[in-house]
Amino acid sequence: METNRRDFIKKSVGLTMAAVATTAAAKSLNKVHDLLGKDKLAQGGTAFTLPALPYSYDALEPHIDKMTMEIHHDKHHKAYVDNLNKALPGGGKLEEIIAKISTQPMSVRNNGGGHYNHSLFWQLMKPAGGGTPSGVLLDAIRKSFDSFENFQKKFGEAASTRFGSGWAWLVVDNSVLDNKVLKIGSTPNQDNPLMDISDFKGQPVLALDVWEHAYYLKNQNRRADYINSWWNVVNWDKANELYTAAK
Ligand code: MN3
Repeated sequence: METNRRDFIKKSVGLTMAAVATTAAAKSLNKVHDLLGKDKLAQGGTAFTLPALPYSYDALEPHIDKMTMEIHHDKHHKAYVDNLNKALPGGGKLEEIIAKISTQPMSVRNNGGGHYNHSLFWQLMKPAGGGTPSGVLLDAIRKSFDSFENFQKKFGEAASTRFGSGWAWLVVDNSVLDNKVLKIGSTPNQDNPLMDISDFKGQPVLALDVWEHAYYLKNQNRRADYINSWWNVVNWDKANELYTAAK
């Protein structure tokens, strides 16, 4: 039963995948980088679009498998984008919308958060990633958590103890005025630390999706295995960029 279901998913996803991956990925690579650069998701007045992955679907193997990446990006993330466009047909500047999410209906909170979080998440992974960060981010991690190992332990705890679906975060703590102190936390569903309604606030440096759809095909219910695998694909260069850019 399970095998048949997986075959079905594989076939239905596989048909469109090859063509999409080769053309769209190369074409919009620069656009994806721009997306989380200076202007982030601030393109107003047009429909929201699904950014291509900045690497191939199998690039994170063996740590994160190809089929999970295909379904996660092409089905889950796409659905957030499509539903956000239905909720906000005029488009908008996503970061501004998220900052005042309390004024929006639940559909915008869920799908706008989903679009923002996943756009960030793809960027924060890369093939042959992992290891330790360098430069200012490593200094900041040691200052905030004593050691990189202690930081990993605490981040893993935040990710594994988030009940149900949600995200674990490393953020710059905006409530501390000096020295860009880091803190770790989690948010439920597709909420994020930039939302005015969030109990956990800050500027994202690292994000980990702990929804079951992010790991169930490969790890089934074993979220801890997924978290351990994910450390091998963390894009510390991007995290360093986000930390440096945070005010
Ligand atoms: Mn997800």
